[in-house]
Amino acid sequence: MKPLLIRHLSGENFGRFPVWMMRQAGRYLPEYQEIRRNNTFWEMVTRPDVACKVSLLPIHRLDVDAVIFFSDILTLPYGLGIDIELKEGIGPVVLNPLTRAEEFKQFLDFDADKHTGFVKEAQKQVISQLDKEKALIGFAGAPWTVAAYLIEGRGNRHFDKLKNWLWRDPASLAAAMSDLGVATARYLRGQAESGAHALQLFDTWASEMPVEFFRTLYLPVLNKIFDELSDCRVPLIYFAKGSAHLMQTYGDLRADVLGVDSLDSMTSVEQKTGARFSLQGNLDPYVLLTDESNVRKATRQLVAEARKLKKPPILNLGHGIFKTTPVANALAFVEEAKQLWI
Ligand code: 1CP
Repeated sequence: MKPLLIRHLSGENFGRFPVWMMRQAGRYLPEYQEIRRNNTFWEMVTRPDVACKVSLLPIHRLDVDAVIFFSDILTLPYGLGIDIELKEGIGPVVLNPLTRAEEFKQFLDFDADKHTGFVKEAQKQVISQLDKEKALIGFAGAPWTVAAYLIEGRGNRHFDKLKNWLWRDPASLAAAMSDLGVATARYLRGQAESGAHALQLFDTWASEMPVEFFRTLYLPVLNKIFDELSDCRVPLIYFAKGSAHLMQTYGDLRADVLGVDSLDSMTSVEQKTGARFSLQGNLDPYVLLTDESNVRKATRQLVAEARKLKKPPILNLGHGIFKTTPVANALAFVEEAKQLWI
């Protein structure tokens, strides 16, 4: 028997909507904080027993329908040997940012077993401990967003180096992303081999991408990744935050599921994309910072909207859960999302 989330996406589920939360394995959980006190972030990521344990925390606490594997979008470059430190209050910092397309050639040497074997090992451990009804979602950062960190050196939300490159020489930037895409496809394939039931690409900084760059140069990079993975026979999820301006060009995007952020609505995304994709979303994570009754009310509204969509969606947040979220509010979201039936 396949997990609920997978049956759901193949149209074999007539019960409740599956639910999980982006960043559900993170810092709002006291169990996470406790493990983190005794380990650096990269120790947690590279030790299979620890990564497995952290991935499973939300299953025990919240009984969500899927595990998002605990790792990071920068694990791939880290595994390849690029110096990346996690700095408190900033996030990942790339010590020697990349500046030229030639430097991205190193991604062509990426080998999932050799460079990120710890991910495969941890995922095998997750699968061996996971209830058969639950799905394991593997993931990677999408080339645009990972390149943004590698070029800027950090998620500084300013993007002057990235945009400078983009407007000077868009073709060479796309070539750099294409090399990164080759490694990304190998990395995700490795995760499917270890048992991941679905694969998600995170494109957090899609909000910064001009539509013409997306349409002419980036869409082929994304589609090459999706095409490379098509024989893995797992659903491919594309989450591009702030991407409403890009959706007019999604006609040819070969993902199966679109993650929807909280600024848009699933109804409008369905209209914009002609119901070609299953959707995943999109309660605003800020709602979880209010109170439990408000969380329940907002979740009921989300479910009411979900019932009207042509393809029943996966319920989720529109972006990652905040570290200050009360666990009780996260639990209220999951419970309410589950109690209501199609
Ligand atoms: O303990 C700590 O301080 C580490 C905090 C942390 C955690 C828990 C980081 C550093 N990464 C993660 C895990 C993580 N990151 C997961 C695993 C699943 C889970 O926790 O449930 C996933 C899927 C990510 C993905 C990720 N990392 C994204 C894309 C999704 C998103 O939220 O937009 C991004 C942009 C990152 C970069 C990153 N890594 C860590 C931080 C604090 C950040 C954000 C930095 C910034 O704002 O620029």
